[in-house]
Amino acid sequence: MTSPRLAGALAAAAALAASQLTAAVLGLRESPVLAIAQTAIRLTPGGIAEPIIGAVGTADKPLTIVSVVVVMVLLGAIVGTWWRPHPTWAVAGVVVLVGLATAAVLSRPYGSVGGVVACLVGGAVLVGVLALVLPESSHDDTEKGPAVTRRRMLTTVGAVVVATAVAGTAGELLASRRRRRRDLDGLRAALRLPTRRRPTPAGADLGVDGQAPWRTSNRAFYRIDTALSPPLIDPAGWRLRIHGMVEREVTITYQDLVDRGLNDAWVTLCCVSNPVGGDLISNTVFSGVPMRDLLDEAGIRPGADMLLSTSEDGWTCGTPLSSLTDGRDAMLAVAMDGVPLPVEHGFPVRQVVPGLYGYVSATKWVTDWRVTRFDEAEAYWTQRGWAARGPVKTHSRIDVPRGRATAGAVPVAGVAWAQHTGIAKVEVRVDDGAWQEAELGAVPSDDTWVQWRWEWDARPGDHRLEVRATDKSGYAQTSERADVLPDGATGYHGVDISIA
Ligand SMILES: Nc1nc2c(c(=O)[nH]1)N[C@H]1C(S)=C(S)[C@@H](COP(=O)(O)O)O[C@H]1N2
Ligand SMILES: [Mo]
Repeated sequence: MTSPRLAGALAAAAALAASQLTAAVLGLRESPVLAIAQTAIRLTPGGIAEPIIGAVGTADKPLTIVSVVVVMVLLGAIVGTWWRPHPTWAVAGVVVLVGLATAAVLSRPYGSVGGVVACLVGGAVLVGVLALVLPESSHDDTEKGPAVTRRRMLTTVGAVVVATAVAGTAGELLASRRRRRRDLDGLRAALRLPTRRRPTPAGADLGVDGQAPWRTSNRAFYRIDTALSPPLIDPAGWRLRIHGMVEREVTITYQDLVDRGLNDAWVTLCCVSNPVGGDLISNTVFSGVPMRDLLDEAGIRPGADMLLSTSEDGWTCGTPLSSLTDGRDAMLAVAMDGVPLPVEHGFPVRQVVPGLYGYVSATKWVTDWRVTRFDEAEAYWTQRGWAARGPVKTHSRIDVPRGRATAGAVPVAGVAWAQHTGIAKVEVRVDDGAWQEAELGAVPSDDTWVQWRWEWDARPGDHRLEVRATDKSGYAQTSERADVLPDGATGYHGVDISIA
């Protein structure tokens, strides 16, 4: 006897594999599993998404997909237990599962008939495997004895397992997405942009062992977005449409952008979800075209105060027009650290605006600009409880020492940031003692973080180190703890150190 629960789980796995395979054969942009996972992400409230991202970081993406598969297999197990005693429930369960999957597929920006077909194939395989593994009546039970039945059952189950594995593997091999990704990687590597890799500004990197490098490599640059698989966009087909409260609609191509000539700017990008002491912040040089030039060409109509930007995969972002037109290096960037944007960081074109958290400024894979008003439009994270406006909060972090050190001269070092305002001073204190001023690294502008260093004459025992920054507006960081939701964390970063 096969356990109905096991049979149902197996049938669900086979159904998922079959839908993957169908998606691959049809060359779909997204399989049903991916569409369901994306829909789950979209429907998750910010207050729940945030702690998850905080706890698992970039592993949120594979975790979401694995969760969807696990939930589907569990639901399949439930349907399996209904199959014999309650066939109507079981069929209704399958219809609901296929219906939900179809709804998820159709709610995506690239929902298609092919996606619906993949869902239906999955449903058919689910029913087919259940019927195969859990036949309604077993004459064999009485005629040939349980041993033969068991052998036949094992063969059937084995066949389904193999078929599932084959379908799944074939799906992977056929995945047109992988091919497209390879093609795009090749195309990107061959792109020649009128920019080059800049040297790190002299004196910016203090080079203390364990301190975050002043310049972040593209590989180490933090990554945050809602895309389970990044959009794959051929620059030749990329367009930015500017519309809404403008004098004239404008459409820009990639070549238009590059032909304008590229400006370089060092900018530190920071996520609003960065907790006190966190590392969702990175610094590099971006190359692009001022956003203001494009807005000027379209002509902003009076009364507009927001740019609502949308990415190819439907994520939205609301940026105050004032911070795009006040002369700061707000740009449509095509390069990062001297090379075309990495696919995960927005290839071929993204926004970068110094002084604003990423969720209100840094749209990757951007394809649409609508000039509008804050009282008329709400962007993705604002709909989920985050503030409509997100200026970066002045902050500082201790990178070293961590944990333990030996008595004597101990270098204490880290980074501090107040993008577009600038850092005036960084101070450290030990065990609630007096604040001691740290040495600062040199910076090319107020738009980047600053490295700091302070030498501590450490005595044996347990100590607590804390840091605070004062920005060039005269504001000193508050000790008051605030959560990252709704508009960024506050509070001093402190570390506990044991001195031997
Ligand atoms: N298309 C798109 N752009 C996006 C996001 C997103 O989810 N989708 N996330 C934003 C957020 S919250 C941040 S912090 C930055 C992070 O940019 P990075 O991944 O290049 O570091 O991208 C922004 N741009
Ligand atoms: Mo973010």
